[in-house]
Amino acid sequence: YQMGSDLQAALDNGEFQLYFQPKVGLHTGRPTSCEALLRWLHPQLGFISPAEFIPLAEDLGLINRIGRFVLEEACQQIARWREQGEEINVAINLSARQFQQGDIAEQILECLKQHNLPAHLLSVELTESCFLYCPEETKEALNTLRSQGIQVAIDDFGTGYSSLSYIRTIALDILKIDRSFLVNLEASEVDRAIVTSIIEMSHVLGLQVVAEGIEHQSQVTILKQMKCDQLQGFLLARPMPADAFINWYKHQN
Ligand code: G
Ligand code: G
Ligand code: NA
Ligand code: MN
Repeated sequence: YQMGSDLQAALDNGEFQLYFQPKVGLHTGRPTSCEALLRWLHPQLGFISPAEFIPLAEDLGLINRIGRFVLEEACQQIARWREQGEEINVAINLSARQFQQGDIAEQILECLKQHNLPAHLLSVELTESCFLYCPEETKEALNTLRSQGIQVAIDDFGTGYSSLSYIRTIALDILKIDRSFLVNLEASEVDRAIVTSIIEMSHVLGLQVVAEGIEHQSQVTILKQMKCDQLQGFLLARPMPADAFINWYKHQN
């Protein structure tokens, strides 16, 4: 089946939609922000995971168009919520190809300006692969974004093949510990040692820590003892369409 040619048309046909999943403060229990996650509703195949179509979009040279769509939709959504009196920080995911392009920071700043939004309402999430594939472009873009007040998070931390040295030289705000280190937290002493170390290192560096993929209360209990800062996962809430998200959000406070 040729999913690739469908991907070309999907943008024009309005088949992409953003879902939103909250991040919650571990001590307050309150939502702090949310992550925008792209969904493709294919007319024949139903929902297709971004884990499938993002790599395809990268191969086909479509990731920059998709990335612009995500940025625009996220900013529109932040603006709509703001009009309703809710200031909610939204994090978008960026792929290495978007940094490679060289003008991602300018695109983001321009979009915020067009929607008259303060920079603190947008965050970006990137994986360590960006430091492997295009370190110079990534560093420059992150410096620009951070200097303007946009928060920067490293996603899937601990699973990349890049060296850790970027963490000394690049100013960041948030580390998101990959789900794979958290799934066996209760049973695995090794995983607990790894997670404890990541949290301690992050705090020395002045970074907030988000634990991803939290599904069980036992994980919450352990992460609280470890002084983790924020949680994200199905236990708290699944990714939701914008209307469901804001409804959930308003019932949290
Ligand atoms: O939401 P889900 O678990 O299906 O996401 C699967 C993968 O796709 C995750 O690695 C997630 O970061 C990535 N992803 C989701 N939305 C986007 C997006 O808008 N842009 C990019 N580059 N990746 C995304
Ligand atoms: O790579 P990234 O962290 O952006 O990927 C987020 C992905 O993880 C999204 O596709 C989202 O749907 C998924 N996700 C979010 N919370 C959970 C969870 O508690 N369990 C599992 N298995 N997946 C989750
Ligand atoms: Na992410
Ligand atoms: Mn992740």
